[in-house]
Amino acid sequence: MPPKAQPANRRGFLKLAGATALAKPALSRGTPWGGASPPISTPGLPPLKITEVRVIVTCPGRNYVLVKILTSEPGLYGVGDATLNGRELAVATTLEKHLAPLLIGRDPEAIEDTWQDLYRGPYWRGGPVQMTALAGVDLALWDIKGKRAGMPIYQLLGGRTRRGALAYTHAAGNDLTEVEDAVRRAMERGFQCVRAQVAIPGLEGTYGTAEKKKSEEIAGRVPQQADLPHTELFEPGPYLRIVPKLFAHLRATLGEDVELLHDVHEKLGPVEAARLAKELEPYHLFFLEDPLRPEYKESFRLIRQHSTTPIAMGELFNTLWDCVPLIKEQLIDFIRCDLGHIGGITNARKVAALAEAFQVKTAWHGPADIAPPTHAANVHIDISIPNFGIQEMVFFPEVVREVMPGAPEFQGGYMMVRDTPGLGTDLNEELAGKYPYQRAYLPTARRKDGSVQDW
Ligand code: KDG
Ligand code: MG
Repeated sequence: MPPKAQPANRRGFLKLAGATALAKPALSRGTPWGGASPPISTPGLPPLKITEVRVIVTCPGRNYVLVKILTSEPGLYGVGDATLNGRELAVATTLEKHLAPLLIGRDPEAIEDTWQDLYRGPYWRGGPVQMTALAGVDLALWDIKGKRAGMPIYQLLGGRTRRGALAYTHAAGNDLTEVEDAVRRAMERGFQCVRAQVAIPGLEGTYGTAEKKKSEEIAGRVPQQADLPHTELFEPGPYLRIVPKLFAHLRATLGEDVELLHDVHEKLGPVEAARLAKELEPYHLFFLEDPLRPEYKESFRLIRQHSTTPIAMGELFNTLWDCVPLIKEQLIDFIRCDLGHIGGITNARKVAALAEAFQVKTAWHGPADIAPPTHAANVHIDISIPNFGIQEMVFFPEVVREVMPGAPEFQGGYMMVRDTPGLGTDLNEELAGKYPYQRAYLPTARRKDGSVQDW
């Protein structure tokens, strides 16, 4: 089927009609199939080819990058999410200029082969931009495979291991009572697990607390600042003093019947993180998230030596190999990669299997700055693996649900995916076109003396 014509003036769309199909293998001898050709598709089904790759950048409140892959079977397409907060156009360009030409003519069913080729092919592999682009392609291909098989993705991954994915939301506030109120609201809504963040006295706009109003409504939403980044202040001393007070307050007022979590957001040094984990021990956290920056994996040993507070890590990881040191030494209890930044389902299921061997559970990243296809992929994996731990979730605003229908739904403390074939999510391209990209950055942070601090 010839690719459909595209509106020429629509920013963010790419037409690839006539793009070169896969290069012919250089070898033509030495194998029964006559060369180093990619694997063949399912015998008995008509051969399938990728005919078009569309990259859609849309901003229904915040920026999202979507990849729509069309096939030679009329009406059969997949939609993946390739959103990288603050660097959306770098991913869109990678997809449009570098990956799309390699996909045209390829068999969409050969997901692992395509993944390997796109990951290892460029020689300069990895990094968040390339891995997010790869995730977008990966999710679209799994969506196609599920639709072709007539099955939801969790069935293709081995079938259900559980009814739903235990979910956590966020509670934030300017002081201890505000956070307590936010946790109570989340519990009334059905959450058994709540992440709690409090503003640091004397410092403006602590991570996770800037949008304090109805914080559980916007779980994971970090403020995207229009035009240029806004700078927050951070000091480890006041932070390390207020956080144990927060959890002492929450346990004193709420008791033990709610699971509590906290995100350090990679802001601390090794001994500071160890001190925090140790001081939080009496409050029995479900986990303490991302205590150190991803570069300092060996420093997790210090945390372990001093505390039994469960540790989660991984939203900034990009490869399976980033996860290996922490998992194989059991320095963490939860691996919480972002499927959108680690190459999609194909890589995440390997991370989950690696973790299973070391009694580490999953807690995939689920903020508002990744789109519904990634949230759906999270839950498809959650409900089909044995070592699922917990799922971070968001309530998307109505406009996002109109542009990208089918996001997983929250029911009584759990996330549920649709039982429809594929991911269960879709894209309304016409509506997406009405919300053009708007330049936006994540905030940055500095210390009081003016020096740069990790945000
Ligand atoms: O874009 C950055 C966000 O995804 C991140 O700050 C959210 O840490 C986060 C979380 O745990 O949801
Ligand atoms: Mg986090």
